[in-house]
Amino acid sequence: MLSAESGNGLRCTLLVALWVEHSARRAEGEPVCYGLPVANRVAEVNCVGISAVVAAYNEGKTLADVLGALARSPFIDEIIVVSDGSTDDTVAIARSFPNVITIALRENRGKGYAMRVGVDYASHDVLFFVDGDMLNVTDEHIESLVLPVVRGETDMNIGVRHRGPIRNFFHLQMKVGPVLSGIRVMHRKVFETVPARYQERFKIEAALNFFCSYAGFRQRQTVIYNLGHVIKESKRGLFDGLTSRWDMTREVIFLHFDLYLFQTWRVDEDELPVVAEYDLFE
Ligand SMILES: Nc1nc2c(ncn2[C@@H]2O[C@H](COP(=O)(O)OP(=O)(O)OP(=O)(O)O)[C@@H](O)[C@H]2O)c(=O)[nH]1
Ligand SMILES: [Mg+2]
Repeated sequence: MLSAESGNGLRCTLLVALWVEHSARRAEGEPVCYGLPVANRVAEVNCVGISAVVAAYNEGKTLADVLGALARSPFIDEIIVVSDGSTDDTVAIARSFPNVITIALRENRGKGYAMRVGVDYASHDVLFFVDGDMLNVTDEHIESLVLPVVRGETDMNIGVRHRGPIRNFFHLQMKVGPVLSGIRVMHRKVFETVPARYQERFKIEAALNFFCSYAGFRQRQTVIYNLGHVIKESKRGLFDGLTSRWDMTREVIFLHFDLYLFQTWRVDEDELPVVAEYDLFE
């Protein structure tokens, strides 16, 4: 039996341990359960309506995993997959999910354009973007990204994969790499801040980060734990993977010069290319 004194001591120690654990999780952005029943939070999100948009180019190996997670989630109301010219079974996999809207474009026009087409077809105001090559997307991930936007705490919430406290700190402070992450939630008005010519290929995420702030909207990052993804070098083989990684990196580096130094977006006005149904579908 514990004496009253040692019982109190134990309770205090437990409380302190819980508090330390809670603070550490909050500091790293891990979602903390505040004891609200999950049904309340689902109802809160369902009042708004969320469209998930998945740009997928030859993601046959992982797409079913992502779509399964989205389809099971009570937070997601609509799922749109946009493939443009995939040569594997990406489109067939998307079509095998009964409630998924599959858009199969004829020609490959890059990730940003695919996202843009998905947004055009999305019915809801809140957009949940996720890459088709992510593994182990859970409801907890979805909820931790969606709730701050739905609750009006931010206008765009970027999911940053957990890489350990030190790397997280540098990534989040330096705002490179992971803050260009493809898993993120935003209001439609944030997506629309990006001029048409930056809604292309791999420019889109860096452009979203830039124009979101430029337009006066708020953004934040949330660290996501236990989220996996398949890198290009595994998907395409070492040579092709490294080549496309270099293409992507070069595009993003040039984009940063444009956005922050040359600022061509200040002078050139361009129009959104027309997304015509007859032109797009396979
Ligand atoms: N529809 C479409 N989706 C694309 C295209 N390029 C990339 N994507 C998708 O965009 C997501 C991210 O592309 P990745 O090539 O994995 O780029 P990344 O995640 O920044 O790079 P990794 O570190 O290699 O994973 C994946 O779901 C791709 O399938 C494209 O041309 N069209
Ligand atoms: Mg990827």
